[in-house]
Amino acid sequence: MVTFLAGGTGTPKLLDGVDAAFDPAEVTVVANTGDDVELGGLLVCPDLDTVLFAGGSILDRETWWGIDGDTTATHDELGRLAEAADLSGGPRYLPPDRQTAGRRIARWRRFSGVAEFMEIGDRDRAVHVTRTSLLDEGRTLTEATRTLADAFDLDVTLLPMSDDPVATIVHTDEGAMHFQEYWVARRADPAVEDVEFRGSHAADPTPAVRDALDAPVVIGPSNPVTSVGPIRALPGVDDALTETPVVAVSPFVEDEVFSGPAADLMRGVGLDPSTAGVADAYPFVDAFVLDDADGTDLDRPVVRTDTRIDDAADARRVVDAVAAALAEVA
Ligand code: FO1
Ligand code: CA
Repeated sequence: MVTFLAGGTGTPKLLDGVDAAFDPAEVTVVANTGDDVELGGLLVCPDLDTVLFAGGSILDRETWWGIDGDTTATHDELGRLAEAADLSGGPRYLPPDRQTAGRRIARWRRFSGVAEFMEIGDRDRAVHVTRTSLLDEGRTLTEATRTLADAFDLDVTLLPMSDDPVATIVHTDEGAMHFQEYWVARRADPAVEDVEFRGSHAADPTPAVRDALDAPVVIGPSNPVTSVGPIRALPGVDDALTETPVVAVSPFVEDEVFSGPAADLMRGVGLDPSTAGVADAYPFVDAFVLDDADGTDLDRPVVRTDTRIDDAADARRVVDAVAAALAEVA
């Protein structure tokens, strides 16, 4: 058994090659849910869905979110109606006292569906409607995710990190905002001052996640702050990672990041935006996979390969390096 911690695009890209060294039936993927938002009453779980759609071979691989070839008729009409209501122009948080359903609502991640600020495709929306309805019927997010994973024929086991709500809040020079507001609506423009995982102390990793963390763990080249940080913020997770063998793939080549907002976010929380900073952030990691061109001197075993992942062949090469690193420490 092996467990991958996933968020953003880095680990999903790595998972494209997982069968190079692992039997998918023995692979568990624990996905970050700190990015989740409730948009117009629908629970959107971007990091679960990237793994879901990649595993179902329908992911839009230009953007690494949403469904390939999806239409946006509903989203476009929502935009038109927002203008009619004079309500276009950015994310609108819902007032805390308005509950839309009986499920446990986290008010710091609730956005109005008027002026929907994330582009939700039509088929993508069907996933959010289904997930939300299953939660409203009393199922857990873990159960709803299993149903969706079956519907998309996933060959790995996909778990949300928690059934409880956690929200990644980015504190910036323009105030505190949800990660999706910072990333999608503001295009990572405000200066990051701190990052908070709101709700994490009252949240628990699920029993399935606790079990999965007994196996060796792989942290792909995901953003250490907003992709892996929320998972680590759950009670007991860092202790579990200390107890089990862990291999991490650096999302940097020295101080060059492959993609996304990792550098700004790491700087914002006081970490050096580099492979060295990732190693500092991950004291429980037993071995690292670094790029051939990354000469960072680390105090732990290192396996080097070309870590750029543009296609499945690249992913398989990096997965082979991960397996070699695990063999050294497991
Ligand atoms: N990212 C964007 O940059 N713009 C969008 O409009 C957008 C919509 C969206 C809808 C569903 C979904 O699951 C993800 C979506 N993303 C969008 C990606 C998302 O903001 C982030 O990249 C992830 O949260 C990072 O893991
Ligand atoms: Ca360890």
